[in-house]
Amino acid sequence: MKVCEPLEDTIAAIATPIGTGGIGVIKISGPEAWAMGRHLLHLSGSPEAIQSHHLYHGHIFEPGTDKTVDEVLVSFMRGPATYTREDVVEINCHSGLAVLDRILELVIRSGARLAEPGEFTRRAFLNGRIDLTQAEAVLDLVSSKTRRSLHLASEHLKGGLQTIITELRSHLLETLAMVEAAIDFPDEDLEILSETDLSTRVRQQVKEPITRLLDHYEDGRILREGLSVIIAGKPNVGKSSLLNNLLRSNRALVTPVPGTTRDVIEESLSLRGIPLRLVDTAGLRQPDDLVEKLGMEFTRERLSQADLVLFVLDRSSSLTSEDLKIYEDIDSKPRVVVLNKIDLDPHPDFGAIGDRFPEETLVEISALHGDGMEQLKDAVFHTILGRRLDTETSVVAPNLRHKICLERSLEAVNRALQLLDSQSSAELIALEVQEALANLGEVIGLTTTEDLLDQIFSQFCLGK
Ligand SMILES: Nc1nc2c(ncn2[C@@H]2O[C@H](COP(=O)(O)OP(=O)(O)OP(=O)(O)O)[C@@H](O)[C@H]2O)c(=O)[nH]1
Ligand SMILES: [Mg+2]
Repeated sequence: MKVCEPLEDTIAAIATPIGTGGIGVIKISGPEAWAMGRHLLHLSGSPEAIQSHHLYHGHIFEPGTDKTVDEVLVSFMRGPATYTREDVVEINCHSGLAVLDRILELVIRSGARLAEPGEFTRRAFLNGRIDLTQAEAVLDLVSSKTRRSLHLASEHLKGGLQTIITELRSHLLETLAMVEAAIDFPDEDLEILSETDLSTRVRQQVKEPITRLLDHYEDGRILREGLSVIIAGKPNVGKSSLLNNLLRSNRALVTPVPGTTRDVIEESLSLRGIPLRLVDTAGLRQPDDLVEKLGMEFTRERLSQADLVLFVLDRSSSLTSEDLKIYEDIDSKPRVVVLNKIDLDPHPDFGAIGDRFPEETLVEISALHGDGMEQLKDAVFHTILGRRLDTETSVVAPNLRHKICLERSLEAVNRALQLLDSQSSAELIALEVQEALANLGEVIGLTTTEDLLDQIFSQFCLGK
């Protein structure tokens, strides 16, 4: 691992969100953290020897005066039993911007350097307390918006992915040892490799688990980014009413005039713990004017990116060629057919609607009155999520960076297997196994570059 971080300096930052609140925390980490904390804090009561992992009450004063900056509680923690594995001091003060700023300034004046975003977590990684997948999980954890994405992040933080990768690596290391033995004893190399049935073992112990992990990438992507759900249909069928009902707010304009929505309206929503990006679109038909035409172009673009389409029909009026045209457009997408306005008398066209859409999940609702909304949520959940996310088991899911490393590793494993099966030279096999190992190592951060670390940690907020 390349370590060229200046770990010898002491860093500090405000660790809580900026704004008025109950308490604010300033975190200091590094060799001078205790000395700085001790210097700033005027302890209440008779000063005694500071003990690690204890909380002390006191005041911080303007230097050289008896003017109080704030009354504080300060925790002193000796490394390595800390977040960064370094000595850490946390100053709990009142959470006013001016107070936090002033205390941070005093800390900086006493010799600390302002921490970069994510630098505390970066130190935890560089000091070996967590691996790279856990560092990324910290980021996911603080940005989790739903119960499930939180669950995924905390599983990774516990080291779920790291454990799997470490196990895969140990199988590959065993394989490498055998291949190298074959190199050392060239006369018996083929025997060594075939006797141990190496190729079957690599398939079972390495190839299959990597493939399974990659299968879970999509689940992870949905949990992290949310699923894009587009409400589509011809004008006036009740798309915006449906959006408003799902959001429980009057987010989109609703009028009896066809062509009310012209822009794309996007809102986040948590459905049974799954984050959704819900998108209301302009109704699709022959456009009346340029604005409507542009709106429909947006709609088509968003439809092409959708993970799921809610295709809305107005059950109280005739089924038209416009409806059927949109249905053709979403042919390749997972979808739910929503029959809206069931509070009104059904139009005869909908008499045998099930026969017309035999393959589809049909849900009847009244977006205006809220009937059928629970059934609709069930249908959304099952149409795509139920099938893809087997709720509790797939909690270890790679992110995009992991996926790229895993794919490279799998390619090398496949090449190694081909060479093994065709009884090629052990040297060539060893090279491929090493390549597979290196790529797995990259997932957990055994091999990293400064650029990669910068890219990961720059996404963190200050003070994390
Ligand atoms: N009776 C009844 N009326 C509804 C229902 N849902 C929507 N409407 C009415 O249908 C009209 C159109 O609703 P919108 O939600 O604006 O329809 P839209 O599909 O977004 O229309 P555009 O934005 O023009 O494409 C409004 O007058 C709504 O009040 C329903 O379930 N029952
Ligand atoms: Mg609308």
